[in-house]
Amino acid sequence: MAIRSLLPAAVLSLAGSLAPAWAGVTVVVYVYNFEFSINPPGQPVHDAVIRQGDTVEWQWVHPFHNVVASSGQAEFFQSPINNAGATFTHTFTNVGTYGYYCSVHGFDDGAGGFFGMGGYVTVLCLADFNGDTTVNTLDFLAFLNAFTSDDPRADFNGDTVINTLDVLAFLNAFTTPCP
Ligand SMILES: [Ca+2]
Ligand SMILES: [Ca+2]
Ligand SMILES: [Cu+2]
Repeated sequence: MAIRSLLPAAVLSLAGSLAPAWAGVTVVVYVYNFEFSINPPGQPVHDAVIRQGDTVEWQWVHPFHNVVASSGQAEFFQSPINNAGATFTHTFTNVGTYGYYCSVHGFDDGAGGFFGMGGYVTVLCLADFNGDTTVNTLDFLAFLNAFTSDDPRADFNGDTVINTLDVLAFLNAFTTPCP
């Protein structure tokens, strides 16, 4: 009997230890011409949309640019003026949209945005699976849909395998309030 009453706690504890928090991925943003883009030169220019705990790695295709976060935001980052081939990283822990600019070819607008050469990083709550900036049952349904259709995005814990650990990881995120 004692074993039986202990089992649920043991199982829950095991599930918790097997479902680690999102380790984060690295998303590349290319720096070229007067653009910041997740696509390399010659393709459409798009800002990065990431999740809490992810890292943006800016890669300099062209020289004489830098990356400076616009003032007054929850995240701050600033790179040197770099040469081609350089990289700069920042890991985002706060949900929100963050403006940044190149201080050689743009400037801070003082309100989380910029003039001239700049871009945005949008950081979504971990459980905001459909990326609409709200966490609700639609995200749960979207995750289940991805899970049952073997969508790579269902690899929620980022270990390259889609299994029940991803369901546990998603549920952990879903039940954790998003800051
Ligand atoms: Ca959502
Ligand atoms: Ca996985
Ligand atoms: Cu620049």
